[in-house]
Amino acid sequence: MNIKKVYRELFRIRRVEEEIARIYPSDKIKSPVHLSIGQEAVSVAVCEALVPGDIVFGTYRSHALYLAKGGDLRAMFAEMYGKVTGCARGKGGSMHLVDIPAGFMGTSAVVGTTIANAVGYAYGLKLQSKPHIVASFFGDGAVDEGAFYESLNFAHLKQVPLIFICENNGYAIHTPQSARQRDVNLCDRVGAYGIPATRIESGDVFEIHRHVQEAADALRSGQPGPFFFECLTYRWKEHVGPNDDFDAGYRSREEAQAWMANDQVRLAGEKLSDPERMEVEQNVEAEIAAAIAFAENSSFPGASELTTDVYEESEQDGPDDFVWRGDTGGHGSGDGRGPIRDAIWSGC
Ligand SMILES: Cc1ncc(C[n+]2csc(CCOP(=O)(O)OP(=O)(O)O)c2C)c(N)n1
Ligand SMILES: [Mg+2]
Repeated sequence: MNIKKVYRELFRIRRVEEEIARIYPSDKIKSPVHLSIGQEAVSVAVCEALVPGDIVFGTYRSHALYLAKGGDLRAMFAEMYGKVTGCARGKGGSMHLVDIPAGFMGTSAVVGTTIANAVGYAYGLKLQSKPHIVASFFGDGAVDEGAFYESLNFAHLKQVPLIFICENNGYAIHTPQSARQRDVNLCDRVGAYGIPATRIESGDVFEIHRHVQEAADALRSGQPGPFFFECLTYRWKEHVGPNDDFDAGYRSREEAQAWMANDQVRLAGEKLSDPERMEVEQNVEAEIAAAIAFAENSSFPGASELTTDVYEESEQDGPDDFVWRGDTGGHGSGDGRGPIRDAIWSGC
């Protein structure tokens, strides 16, 4: 990996999230925010092993993944501001980032759901003999969901070109892994499905990258998937919101200190000369300032957008002719349904 590029990616994500935390009390950001500060290395390491055309699926805590995969920064800030220029036209917020051209598929607030989506996508790629691979990101809390195990089974059955990435930050909201699982050894469990499973404890961006690159190369050379990696990491901020929560009673600052001493952003920066580092930082700061200005200067969606992109499109969308699609019955055009339902019916 190119150290300057890695530092740029890590520093950029860190600074974007610090800016989100700074702006948040102003209430300009119209969305809950689940910050990844402290967890940046996993997304950067994995995305450095991906190529354009590869796909990632993430969770509501996906600012880092969105940026590492090449998601549009201006559209991300605008989305959080609820502006029409946002990546989901201001209707999704931080938990529903999306950038299809970048290969960053829509994220979800519902724990575990995008794992199955990722497996389905990877199966589709395989059926179509596409050369690309999928990375499915989720937290240690998602491992408590049935969807995770169904997905493991199906992914192994169909040998899909997919890499599971469990970002294990030790907590599901305030509940530690040991209070949720008698046996916290995830790799043993995943290994029982016959899936190669590796636990990476260091949090080191280069070590994570090495492992994932090997798996990505194997998949690209036609070896059967999937692969599973458990990457230990640590969330520095509260579960949701911009604040510290070391006085909330469920974890201590001492616990965090080892991870903070292992801060991958700082450590990567120390590998560069001062002028190199400053050049990276100045460029990133300018880009972030421009993205925030873009969000601030963009408009909110108009009233006519209230009913668009919500269920299905209608040729007559707008507040006065809103039709609750589920109540209309029948099929065909001319009754406010719109092209998607018409296409489904004609397909039937
Ligand atoms: C199906 C489902 N169950 C419960 C919740 C409530 N919930 C929101 S976040 C969360 C914790 C998930 O923890 P983890 O997967 O480890 O991700 P992290 O927040 O640590 O990144 C829970 C249980 C939810 N959103 N969806
Ligand atoms: Mg967690």
